Amino acid sequence: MSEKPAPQLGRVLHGINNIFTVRVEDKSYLCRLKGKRLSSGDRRYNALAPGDEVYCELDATQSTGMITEAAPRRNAFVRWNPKRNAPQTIAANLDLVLVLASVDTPPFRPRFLDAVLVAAEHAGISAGVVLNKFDLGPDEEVLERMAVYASLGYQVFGCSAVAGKGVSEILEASRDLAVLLVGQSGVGKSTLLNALVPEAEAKIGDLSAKYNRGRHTTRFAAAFDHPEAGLIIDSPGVREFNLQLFEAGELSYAFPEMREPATRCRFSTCTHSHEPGCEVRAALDNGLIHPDRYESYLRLLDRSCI
Ligand SMILES: Nc1nc2c(ncn2[C@@H]2O[C@H](COP(=O)(O)OP(=O)(O)OP(=O)(O)O)[C@@H](O)[C@H]2O)c(=O)[nH]1
Ligand SMILES: [Mg+2]
Ligand SMILES: [Zn+2]
Repeated sequence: MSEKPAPQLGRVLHGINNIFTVRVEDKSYLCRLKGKRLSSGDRRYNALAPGDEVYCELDATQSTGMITEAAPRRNAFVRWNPKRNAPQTIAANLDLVLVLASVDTPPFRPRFLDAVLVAAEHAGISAGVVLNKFDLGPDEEVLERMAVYASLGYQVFGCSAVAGKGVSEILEASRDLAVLLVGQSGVGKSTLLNALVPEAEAKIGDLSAKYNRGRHTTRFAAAFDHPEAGLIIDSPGVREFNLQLFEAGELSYAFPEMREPATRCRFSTCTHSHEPGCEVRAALDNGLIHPDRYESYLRLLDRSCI
């Protein structure tokens, strides 16, 4: 009897109906799970996400394979899926999460951005903000918000994905990294993906004239690799970005500007909302924390904390 070849390590690009496209070296294979449940070191809700590393038994002649095991994740970017009432891993093993917003159509929504940044901080993944549709002319208020993000240490980009302007800076910052694009429907994630990786040929949606927002064109998260850009992962737009349940302390820790003052509050259980002797609110009063970021914190505290 001939010996079975040893399973090879590959990377999940995407999966639909439990069929996964896995990249092993420079070839793609259509793979399914061997057995009903996948063995992995950590317990997880959805079996695999783009960016996951897996071991596969491959059939090179047919470009197919069986996934025998999932490798441990370095990190995972997770949102709360309100429809399924469960956490959902959008992508794994990331180096950078880029949250996209548009100057207009759909209108700029800082709450969405802040929720995504909190999720990235919580997962321990670097994050950046991309303001797309620059051709529509950003107003002062939006530019001020971008300056706040930059002052907090987030990478900030302005681009027009349709015109290809500002895209080379994003490509440069993505070099050799695994990068996830997140944002509301219609902000231009797939358009940006196509500008970064022309081979991706991702479908681009219309904007609804009535609601001034996107039409949920991208249906599932998918990774595309590019010799220069590393791995770029496009994801479906969601109307609201919901967080997993957090403890209040974890939430303020995910706001870099609150981290240090929060250690000086009078009460160790301070939620920085109403308590006396709160140093976070003192920092807010002294102009060290932007009021709009504090507003995002309060909304998330109300919605996502136990
Ligand atoms: N004016 C302008 N329009 C843009 C730009 N980038 C994308 N668009 C348009 O915005 C619309 C939505 O673009 P998509 O790339 O499909 O948006 P998406 O974020 O992938 O949306 P979902 O897949 O639904 O989440 C399309 O009509 C694009 O042509 C830009 O830089 N400027
Ligand atoms: Mg899309
Ligand atoms: Zn406090």
